[in-house]
Amino acid sequence: MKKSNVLIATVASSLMLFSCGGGDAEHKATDEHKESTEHKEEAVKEEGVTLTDAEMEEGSAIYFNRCAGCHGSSRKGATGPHLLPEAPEGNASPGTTVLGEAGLRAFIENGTPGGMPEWKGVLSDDEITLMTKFLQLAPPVIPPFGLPEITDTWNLIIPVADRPTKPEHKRDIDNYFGVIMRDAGKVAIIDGDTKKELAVLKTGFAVHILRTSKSGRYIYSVGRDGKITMIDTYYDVPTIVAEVKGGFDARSVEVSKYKGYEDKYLVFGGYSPSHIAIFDAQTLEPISVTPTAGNACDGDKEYLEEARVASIVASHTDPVWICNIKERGIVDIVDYTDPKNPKITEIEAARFLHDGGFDATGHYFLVAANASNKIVVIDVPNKKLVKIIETGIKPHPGRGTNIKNDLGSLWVTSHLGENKLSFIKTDKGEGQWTVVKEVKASGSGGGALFVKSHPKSKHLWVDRTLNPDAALNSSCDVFDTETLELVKTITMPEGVDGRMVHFEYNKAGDEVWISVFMGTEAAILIYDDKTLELKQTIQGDWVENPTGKFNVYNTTHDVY
Ligand code: DHE
Repeated sequence: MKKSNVLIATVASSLMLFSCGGGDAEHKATDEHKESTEHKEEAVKEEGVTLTDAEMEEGSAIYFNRCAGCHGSSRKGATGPHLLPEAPEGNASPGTTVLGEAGLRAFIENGTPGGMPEWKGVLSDDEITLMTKFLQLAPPVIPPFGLPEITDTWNLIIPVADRPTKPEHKRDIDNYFGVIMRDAGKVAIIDGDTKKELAVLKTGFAVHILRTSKSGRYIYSVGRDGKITMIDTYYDVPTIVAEVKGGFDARSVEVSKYKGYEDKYLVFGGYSPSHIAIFDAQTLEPISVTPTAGNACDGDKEYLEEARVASIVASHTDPVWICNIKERGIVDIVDYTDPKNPKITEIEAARFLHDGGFDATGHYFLVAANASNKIVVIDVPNKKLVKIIETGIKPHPGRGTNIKNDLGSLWVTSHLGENKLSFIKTDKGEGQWTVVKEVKASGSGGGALFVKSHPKSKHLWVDRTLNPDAALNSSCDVFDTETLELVKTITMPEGVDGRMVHFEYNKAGDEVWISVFMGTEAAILIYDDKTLELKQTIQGDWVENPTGKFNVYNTTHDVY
């Protein structure tokens, strides 16, 4: 066995190098990101590996779009291991110069069983070669992006006084869907009743999630370029009324939902720089920025500069947001009553925090600590850690989902690293905050990203988006919520090609919308939740690699 192959085998089994960001998004970088990756000439001449400035910039762009989500903007590692030329002290993962070009190529081309997708066929051979060099050089330096820089990007397109005072139409805004067209950098607003697209709006590069204001009037998007876009649904044609850039890279945004603070403040979670930024939710005027760097929750409690803000949810019971600080394994409860000086209660949890949602009462928040295979439970009104529960390899719940059966009220998570659905009992009584049931989906391997049910439904849906088996990643499974038996595997209909990802119910809870992306024939599929038959396929030039879908009523009220 060659030296590099031995290394790959060792590292793959012990670390399960993991990267995603999935898909075939063009790896074009934003101008802003190019600015963020200014580097020093000496950084590009190490260990005999050299890159020109232009190649370094291209490598940075590919890294930012494909790898940073899991390996960290500064390449220090998160869900995936570090990708630094030399291993930091005490880190078991070897430096990239030890893996060398051949070792890195093998990982990039083939992915790993732990959930890192295979990039061969997505990245060109030249791009893969470039990345094997880029990763052996020191990471580029990220410049500051604080309140003054954020304020410079603020664009109030339509002031509040010039907006309609009531809807200009008779449609049911509560049943609007915001659908992300990731690669196009657009968000489509679709009327859930007629299934017609009302607007396809240019929002920013690779939008990640959407959130709605408490009134349901405004839809906010946040993209991998850190841009927040505010859409007003009172217009006959939904219209962008404000935009601002909260950082270079981000995944989450949320709005104040507590009584008296409806539609008042907006919070942005920065991946790069790592900070929590607060804005006026009516105008997107920046109010404050709080860096999230600090000590890790465990071990020797090392100080971490890169402390990215992962999921954020807004409490309905208190004037707080719950912000999850990925690398530190800290849950921040952010009190927004004084948004200029937000009071933050830090709760030590587990690493690395990623995605999560509320239990059925809205009193508890459950979040995946994916690198430690755990789900963390937080009592929100009391700002306390309740329990850390071992579930399986790399839990990935999205916001999770809530169902009820003989076992009690259950919050469900899927897993990226293994074929397992875990059901955690959330109501009082024996077994509360334990996994009371585990179920396997079809086939083998993990790759599940999202689960979804609805209070009015008897079905639980699970995708297998990142499973390498095309038969699995192009289908999804539906379980009976009472028996937890598999009822049906939904396969790809004719004329549609790609991977199924993410579910959303309509307001009535009788339809499920699924995205098909990463293929040749993108679509939004709409299924009857009772019969499990396909009701409608939405396709068209404007349907470009759809990902997340957010029904206004369900998003506003945290129905999942
Ligand atoms: Fe996501 C949610 C981060 C890859 C689609 N994703 C989230 C959240 C975080 C996150 C922190 C929770 C937001 C919240 O609730 O406040 N996602 C990341 C990454 O860091 C990662 C792993 C790599 C990256 O570079 O982005 C990543 N995510 C993906 C994808 O590849 C997906 C499938 C398509 C895409 O956008 O590139 C994807 N993520 C989503 C979706 C949600 C999400 C649809 C919202 C789920 C929900 O129902 O709330």
